Amino acid sequence: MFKLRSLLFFLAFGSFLGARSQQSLIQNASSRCIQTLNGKWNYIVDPYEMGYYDYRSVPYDENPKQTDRAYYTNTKPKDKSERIEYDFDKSPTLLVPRDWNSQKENLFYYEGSVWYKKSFDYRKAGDGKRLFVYIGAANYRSDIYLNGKKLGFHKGGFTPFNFEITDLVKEKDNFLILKVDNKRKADEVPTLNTDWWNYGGITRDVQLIETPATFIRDYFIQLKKSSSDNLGGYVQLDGNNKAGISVEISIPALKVKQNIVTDANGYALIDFKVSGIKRWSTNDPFLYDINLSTTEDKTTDRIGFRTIETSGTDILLNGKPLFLKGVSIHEENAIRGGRASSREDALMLLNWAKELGCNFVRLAHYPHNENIIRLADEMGILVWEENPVYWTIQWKNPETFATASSQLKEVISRDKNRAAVIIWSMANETPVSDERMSFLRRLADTARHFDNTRLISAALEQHATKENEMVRVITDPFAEFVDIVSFNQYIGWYDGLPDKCSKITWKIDINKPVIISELGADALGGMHGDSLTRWSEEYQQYFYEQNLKMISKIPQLRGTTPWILVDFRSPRRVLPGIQDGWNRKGLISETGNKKLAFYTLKKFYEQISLKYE
Ligand code: GCB
Repeated sequence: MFKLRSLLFFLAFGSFLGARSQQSLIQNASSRCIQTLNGKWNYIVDPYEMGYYDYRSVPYDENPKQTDRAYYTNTKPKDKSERIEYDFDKSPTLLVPRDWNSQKENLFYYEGSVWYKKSFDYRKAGDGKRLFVYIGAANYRSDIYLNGKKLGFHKGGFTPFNFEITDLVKEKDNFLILKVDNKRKADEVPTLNTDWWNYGGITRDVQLIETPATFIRDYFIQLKKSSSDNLGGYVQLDGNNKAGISVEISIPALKVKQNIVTDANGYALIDFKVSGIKRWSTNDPFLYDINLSTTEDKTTDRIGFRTIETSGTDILLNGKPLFLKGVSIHEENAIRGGRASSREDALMLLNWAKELGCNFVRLAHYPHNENIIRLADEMGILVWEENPVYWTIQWKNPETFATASSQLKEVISRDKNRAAVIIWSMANETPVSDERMSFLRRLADTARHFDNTRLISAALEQHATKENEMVRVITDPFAEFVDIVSFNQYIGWYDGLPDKCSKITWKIDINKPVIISELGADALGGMHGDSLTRWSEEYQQYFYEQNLKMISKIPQLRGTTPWILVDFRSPRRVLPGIQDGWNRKGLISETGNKKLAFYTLKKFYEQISLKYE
């Protein structure tokens, strides 16, 4: 983390070098929110992008003569003769935060552009104050405009972005417009093909953030790697008066008050010892109140301190070996329908995980909302976060790499102070090739540069040897570059019947901890049969029994995140009467009923607990 200094410039301004044009993220945004822009937004569905391109397909954005036909100008007819062919104020509304698919029946399968508009008034708290708009996430590409002026655009459906609007905002009748486009594209991240629903829209909170002229834009405070008493990290100020400023860091419960002074770039290193730190753990997820202040600004957070490392084949939390009793989760509230985003959604999912006996969740296959991360911090549930590099990305395309790496940097920037987060996962089930190796290695280097306190992994694949179908190995060269070797396997579902598990031998010749990041079988909740009847709860249960026995024989096994906690929507799953648009590998059905296999996994975790605690 201490090589960060030279990288801060890149973090703050690097986004301008590529095609992206958002500004560096404000840390702990919700604590600075002065006004929420959640609620009803007017929307216009625009499949032909009439509001964006002229009839020669030139974006109005790039046309020096802005035209009233561009929807972001929100133009009204000046008189009865004027022809304006859209009207936000007469258009219907969508709720934010929420995907559009689960709100309007006619948008259920929609993939394309939707324009959103929200009006607001704003009263400045005093001279010199600055104002930002912070958007938790919008899938996939957003073009953002305030009062008819473009602020920039953002790509990536699962990470936040913010823009300063100090010079554009008025006291009355501001209009913020987002064009959100969820079209899947071959060169994007994720790419065309995924096994989940491509929910579109502004899916997370939108907030107005007010700050002093020079403010604490970012900070990183964690225990240094392997240290039980040395805090490390940095503070970054933003504003004209950021050089040579004293920043006080206080932790009242530890009677800590430390002052550090910023350099010419507004950056100050944190590196000091504190005695008596109570460490965050799964049994006692203790969070400290932390205050950061300058003469101009003050911000507070709740941060836990713990170490996470590997040693040989062990994963050590605060120096103690641990088994990651996990489950994979998609960001979906199946019961209500649509993307999960609120604290209540997170509570439902994490309470189920707790009931299953989990101390760990794999938040697949993209960064989830901040509410679930914060709640995991409070509940003592460890978290695997994942970049949406899924299946077959365009490995050779530099723009694709830039998009993958900016999403990774954004999630690290947002969640680097959360003790619960222990693993950054680079990718899921990506096919081995030289280009892909170079892509993933550069991503892993990026993650390590920005945060050297956490572990790196990726969900890899396993293979049979040429000689023997029953002998399974990990030959992926990326295994050399991760801290934890994780892989997905479906022996007994896509690969034979569950009895096959007893014939498999694992030959994993790697001295690192192993996590089985996926195993699973579909069962329609409430469908019963014998253990050979596909889609029945009994098949799924038998699959779990055989699989858990099989993976227990892997000596390096230190965790598993079976696929998946709850049934989730996927357009790839079309079998009538069984799937009906749902991936049925949930241990819990889409109506919230626990399937038999839920209890099989719960029992397995109870036995593990006896061994590890
Ligand atoms: C996988 C993928 C996951 C799918 C799952 C399945 O290997 O990683 O995204 O949903 O299999 O159900 O086939």
